[in-house]
Amino acid sequence: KPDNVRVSYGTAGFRGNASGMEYVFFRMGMLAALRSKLKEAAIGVMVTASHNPEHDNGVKLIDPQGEMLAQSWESLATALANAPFPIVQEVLALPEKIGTPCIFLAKIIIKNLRPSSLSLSRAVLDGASAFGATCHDHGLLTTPQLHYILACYNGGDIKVDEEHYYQNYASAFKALLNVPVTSPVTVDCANGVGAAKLTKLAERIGANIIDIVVYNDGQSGKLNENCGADYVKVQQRAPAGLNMEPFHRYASFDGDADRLIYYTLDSDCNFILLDGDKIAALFATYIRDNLKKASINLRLGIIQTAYANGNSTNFLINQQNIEIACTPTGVKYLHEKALTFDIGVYFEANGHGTITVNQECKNKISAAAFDPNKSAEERFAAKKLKLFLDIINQTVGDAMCDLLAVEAILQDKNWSVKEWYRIYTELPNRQAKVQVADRRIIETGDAERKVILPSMLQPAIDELVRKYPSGRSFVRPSGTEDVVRVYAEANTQENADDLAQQVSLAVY
Ligand code: G16
Repeated sequence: KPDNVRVSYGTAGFRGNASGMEYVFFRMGMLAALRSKLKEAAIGVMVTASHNPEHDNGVKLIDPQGEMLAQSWESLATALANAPFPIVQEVLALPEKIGTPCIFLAKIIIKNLRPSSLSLSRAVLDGASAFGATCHDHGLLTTPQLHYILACYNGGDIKVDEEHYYQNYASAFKALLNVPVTSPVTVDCANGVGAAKLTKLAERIGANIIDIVVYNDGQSGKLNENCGADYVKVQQRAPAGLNMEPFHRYASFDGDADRLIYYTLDSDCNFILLDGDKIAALFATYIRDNLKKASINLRLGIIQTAYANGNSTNFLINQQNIEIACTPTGVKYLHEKALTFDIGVYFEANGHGTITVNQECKNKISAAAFDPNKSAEERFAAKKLKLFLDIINQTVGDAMCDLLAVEAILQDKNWSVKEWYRIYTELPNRQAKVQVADRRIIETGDAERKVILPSMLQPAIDELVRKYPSGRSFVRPSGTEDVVRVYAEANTQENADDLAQQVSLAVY
């Protein structure tokens, strides 16, 4: 461990330039083993830096049901990662003190991807093995596949593997569709792990059901470079080299395939983005309509973050009458909030999201599909809803499952991408990144919508926002990159760009 370096468990685990990070990964192997011992269940360890450039890497722990590591353990992770070596030695001696064999219940599941992943995965395995943990290396997987496999494993299916994932979602998709999807969808896989996995899933479904064209499959381009969901969302443009046609459906994954966004061109060849907000609106209105048709009374909610476009929030609250909640950035917060609803649809604007349904509600929907006291129409809507929810990976946002869900809804509604993007018009917006000496001096509150410290920053932002019609802006330190993120929206693109620039200067 280098002196004077402090790392912290950020938005999604430890993340940064891969060189010299072995000690963090080793210690996270140790921590995973301890957590496994405590929970008496397998714990997942994911080695990935998701949307970050190829030279970065990261590590995050996954709890037994496929959920993110409990937040109460994030501070332990940070403490262990930063502890001086003698303390780590003391922790390493624990198995002897508390009696060995210590952790035979532990199963550590690893995934590799970047050039640095091999050595960093070894460091995790070494850390876990130091505690006698039994490690299962599942090799290359998307992040959501690892969450899924872990949840199945701890649910008693100890033989679960990658193939199980494909079979499950391919058959769920085929069961929901009554006719094949009529036009192809082109998917930019960010030159990441999603390319090979999506190809396998598409094979299991069959090209006669849906034609999925994989773009940026990693054969030539670099991971996340000028491509992928983050690039397309932030730059508001297509991945480099993609020749787009009006009204064709395009989608992008991020490097580890847990984010999905769609885009297309209109008839004037303007770039149209259908981001996480539009996907959430599509999912939630579809669920709400089918609940209504099936006469099932359940509490449905949508969870957004401050990045949600103002017009998406207006559309959902004022036109659709759907309950909304707002949390700080980080799927761990959105997921937790989603669980407070019978059915929770959560999405970050960047395309990271899924749907949660508790078992009791799932049973209610399944029962309604066969309820003789209901009309044929009611039963049909309930059955459709049940089959739709079967194609959702409830453990975490999953680009592949979300793609199938979007395709199924569009096909069911007989909608092209045009009808979908017209459900509401986004307010023009811009995201920017500002590099500062120490981003951690910025503290935020009110679900990151207000800056608390430094105290002069929020009044400066408020003053700038007042100058622009429909203006809104907020800033927050990133938990995955060494930058301060700036978000701005306004009545015109020019004003949104201008506001983002002015606020960036205020931050600087
Ligand atoms: C991770 C988190 C997301 C978050 C994103 C950016 O995504 O899982 O919830 O939106 O980081 O976070 P920040 O703005 O703090 O850098 P991913 O896809 O990179 O793992």
